[in-house]
Amino acid sequence: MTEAPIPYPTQSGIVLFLGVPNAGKSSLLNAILGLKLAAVSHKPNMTRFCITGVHTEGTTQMILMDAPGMMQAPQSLMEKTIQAHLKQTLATVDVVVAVVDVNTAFHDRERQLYALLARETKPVLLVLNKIDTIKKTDLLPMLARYQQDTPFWKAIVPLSAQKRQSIDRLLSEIKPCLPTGPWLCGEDDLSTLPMSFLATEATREQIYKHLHDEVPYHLHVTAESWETKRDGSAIVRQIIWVDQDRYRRILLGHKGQMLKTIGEGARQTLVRVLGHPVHLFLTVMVDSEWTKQMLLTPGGTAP
Ligand SMILES: Nc1nc2c(ncn2[C@@H]2O[C@H](COP(=O)(O)OP(=O)(O)OP(=O)(O)O)[C@@H](O)[C@H]2O)c(=O)[nH]1
Ligand SMILES: [Mg+2]
Repeated sequence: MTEAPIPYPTQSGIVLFLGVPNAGKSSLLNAILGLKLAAVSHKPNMTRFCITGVHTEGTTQMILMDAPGMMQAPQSLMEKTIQAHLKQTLATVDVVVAVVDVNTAFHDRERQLYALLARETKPVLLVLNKIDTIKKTDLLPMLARYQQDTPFWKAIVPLSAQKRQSIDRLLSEIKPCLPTGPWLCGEDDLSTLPMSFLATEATREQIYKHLHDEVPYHLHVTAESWETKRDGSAIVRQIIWVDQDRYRRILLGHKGQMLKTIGEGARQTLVRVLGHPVHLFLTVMVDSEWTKQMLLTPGGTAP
């Protein structure tokens, strides 16, 4: 007589947040983690690489992947490479969470996303984000439309990433979709990415925040060094790469004031995430080939 196998005591899996630019994927990752790990901006295409966050609770561990926004028609080499990576990533995850802004839920771009996910064999959940921006009465007909037009969702969760509403409901819907098995990361891990890379995202977020539209698309931030002092503080050096000298001048600002403001904002984010003092030193360098360097070294090591 064979004994029934004892069920594995833990669950662990990879969850991908997929959606069009600006849907709130990075905000959702931060809301689940309860801290600001991924850079957020009102400008689309903030996220360029998949940012991971590790959420461990009870016997369950989720590796959450915040993906770059899906583009209908990627133009540049950088955009095409990012979108190709995204398709590869989709094939490797356990659960997909489509993140959709309720205000654009049935636009063409979103419909394209639903068509892609309709063919998916793994569990697919739908997050209707930014419910704080619409009336409750507008939500019900929307849910009915989804159930009729796209009946493949494992669950539909309306929430607000920014206001951190209904985040627990989403986690409880994801949990049963995860495979049983040993945890993929340590219990206290925050991310599968090095902190030196995540720190470059904090700098990029501040650049998006303080500068006008065209500049952020012409730059890349790399980690140069990270030194931990005996007193627990960190000395962090980063390089901001731009492809033309005029962008370097914009970044520096009058008497270097803009760079100081950007550095101070990023430093504050890092202090909140790390919980210890940080000294951040930023240098701006001009290199017209930085896009190629970035694509060769995703993750942000200095070219
Ligand atoms: N009102 C409201 N705004 C939100 C909510 N979630 C995100 N936002 C805002 O929407 C904008 C885009 O948020 P992100 O989290 O950067 O969006 P994303 O999907 O990661 O965007 P990309 O990285 O460009 O693909 C930011 O201005 C956020 O503050 C929400 O629940 N309510
Ligand atoms: Mg993002």
